[in-house]
Amino acid sequence: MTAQHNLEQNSKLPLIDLRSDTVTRPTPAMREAMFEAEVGDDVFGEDPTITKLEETAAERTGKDAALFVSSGTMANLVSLLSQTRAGDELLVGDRAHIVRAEAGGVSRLGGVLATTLPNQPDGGLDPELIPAAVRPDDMHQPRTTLLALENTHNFCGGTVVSLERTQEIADAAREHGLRVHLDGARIFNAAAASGHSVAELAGPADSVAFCLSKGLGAPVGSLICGDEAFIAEARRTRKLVGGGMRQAGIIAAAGLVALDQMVDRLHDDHANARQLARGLAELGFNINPESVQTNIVIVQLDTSNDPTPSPKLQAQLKQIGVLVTTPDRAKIRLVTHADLSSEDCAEALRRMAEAEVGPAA
Ligand code: TLP
Repeated sequence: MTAQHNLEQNSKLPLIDLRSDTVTRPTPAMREAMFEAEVGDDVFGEDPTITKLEETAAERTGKDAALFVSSGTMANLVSLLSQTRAGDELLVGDRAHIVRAEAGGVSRLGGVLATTLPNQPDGGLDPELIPAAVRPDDMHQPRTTLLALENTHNFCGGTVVSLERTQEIADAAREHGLRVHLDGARIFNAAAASGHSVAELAGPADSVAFCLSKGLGAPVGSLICGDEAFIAEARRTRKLVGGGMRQAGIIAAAGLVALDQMVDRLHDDHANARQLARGLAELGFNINPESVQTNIVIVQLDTSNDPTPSPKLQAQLKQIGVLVTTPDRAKIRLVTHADLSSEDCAEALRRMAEAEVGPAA
């Protein structure tokens, strides 16, 4: 039986969705909390469920205050716009989600020049590159006012930027008068993997954004956290970009359940990602399972015969009911999450072995 034949035969298999941890459905407890949620008009500051979520988020991140927004992209955008003026310069990693996957919002909507520094393999930046990257006070040049970090680092493979590293980078930035924003969309994963608390990891940053709708499994929502003055400004910026929501306690309620019930289980997602990586290595893919730290597995494909192999592999995997994404045309990404068990991961690997989907497929 040819591999191609297997692919066709198996096309009705139940889907194993490894595209992202954003695909999770709300849990029964979340749906119940949403049904019961007390709500009010949050633009008037009258939604008790949102207020409770914001207080909880501030507490978890060790900041004074927090603001509920609709998405991770809006959390970053509002945070960046609230700490810059048009014409300022942002320093950010070249593989940052802010640069690669947010439609250039900080430049288009904020008029901010984003200058990239090379992301190191751990997802951090080299602190030694920061002094030279900060521009002198010169009327010809933009003002370098903000630096952004990401933890875990998505496109570096879900890597954890250590607390020491984060502190070093933030110290170098602050020494030159910059503020520091942390895109902590998956900071709860970073905390689970590092043993540090979210508050510790967010400590070096002035502003931190995190998502409820990724590993934590809520249907919608992100939080921005920082000091009172920053959050007041962010509230104004959120209004500017149309993000002021009314009876949004209905979604915030799911977020509270996420923070209460979905944090401790992140270790399972990390173990499942390791299991996938081990299986992929056994199938001949070029991946070191030890390099997988959280719930994201990025596999660099062999480009010796085909410079852009990932769309083809993605299509082959889809044929056997395994969904993945392609961060670029030579990589595939698999993400584990609350709606996938260890058995599902084993099943994905089993289907790949049976259909002979491998690095040279
Ligand atoms: N990332 C998504 C895609 O956009 C790639 C994913 O599937 O991983 N910061 C980081 C580090 C992110 O990974 C994401 C989402 C965001 C911000 C934006 O969050 P949303 O999608 O809620 O706007």
